[in-house]
Amino acid sequence: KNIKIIEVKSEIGAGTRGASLGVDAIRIAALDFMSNFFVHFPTEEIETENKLLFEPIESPYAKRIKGTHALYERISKSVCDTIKQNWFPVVLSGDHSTAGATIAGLKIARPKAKLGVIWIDAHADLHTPFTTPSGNMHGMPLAISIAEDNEDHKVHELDDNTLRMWNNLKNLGKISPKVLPEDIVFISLRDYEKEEEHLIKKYGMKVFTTNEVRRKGPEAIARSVFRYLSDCEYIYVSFDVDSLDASISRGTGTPVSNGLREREAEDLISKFMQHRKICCFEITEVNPTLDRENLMAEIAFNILQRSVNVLMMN
Ligand code: DIR
Ligand code: MN
Ligand code: MN
Ligand code: MN
Repeated sequence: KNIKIIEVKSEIGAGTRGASLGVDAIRIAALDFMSNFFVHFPTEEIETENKLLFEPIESPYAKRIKGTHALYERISKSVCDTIKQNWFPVVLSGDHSTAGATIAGLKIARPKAKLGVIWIDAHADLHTPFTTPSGNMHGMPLAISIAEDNEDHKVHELDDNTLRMWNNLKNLGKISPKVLPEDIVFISLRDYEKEEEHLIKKYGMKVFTTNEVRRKGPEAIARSVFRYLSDCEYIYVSFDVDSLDASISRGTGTPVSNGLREREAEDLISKFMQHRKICCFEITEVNPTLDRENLMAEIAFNILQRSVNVLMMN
């Protein structure tokens, strides 16, 4: 596969500052390892909306949603063009909110093909502005992708502008939903709110816990995942580094215990990358301002490098 790197140095969807530095921290990790990895690939950098961090919040239940929408248009276009030009997009992003735009770009490139998603994350990212506990958009990209409002569990009332922007996000590219709930697989999910749990139960969404990954091993898990997604024609892998255990993930905004070990994540992701249906890989939520040394970015880089090596052999 021919790899193209798409960099999204945005952090407007996170509640903790610093994730926009994650992409550069991964590049620094490569330099510290004396690796010339980044020399080999064409790279596109997406223009951010980080200036909004200095302005007052307009939508408390969907913070900086206007900026998020602007990013969604840019990122989805870049991902879509990359796919159409037969490149394999590797997306390095700051906060996870923009993964909904990656998904949109994949779907817009191939509107008739059924898309599967492997979501490696401590969190479900299935909140909506009606249910969010934080207002942070990085808790919402999968709800956007399945075009979910979760109105039966509504907690907040939205103003007209927020509602309109939310609907625009769900309908980006005039395809809605981009992916079906049954075509999403969660890996190492362990920190979610009851509104998200309601959706997971309602749709019977597939979850592999940290313990299952540990017990069955990467090969067996990958086999189960691809069997479960067997009617999907192409598959996207989204790797939120907070899927890793809190003991090694200080350098992310929301670390959670009972997560994956570095080796477990690396082995599992490289197994995923061997599959012919994999069409895009994203690494997200590295925040070097929270870290001691640059550990999180170094782990992310190791996983990136091994994944890309596997992709290039396929
Ligand atoms: C929580 C935390 N569910 C929220 N979400 C995080 O604010 O919506 N996602 N950290 O990555
Ligand atoms: Mn996430
Ligand atoms: Mn997360
Ligand atoms: Mn199915």
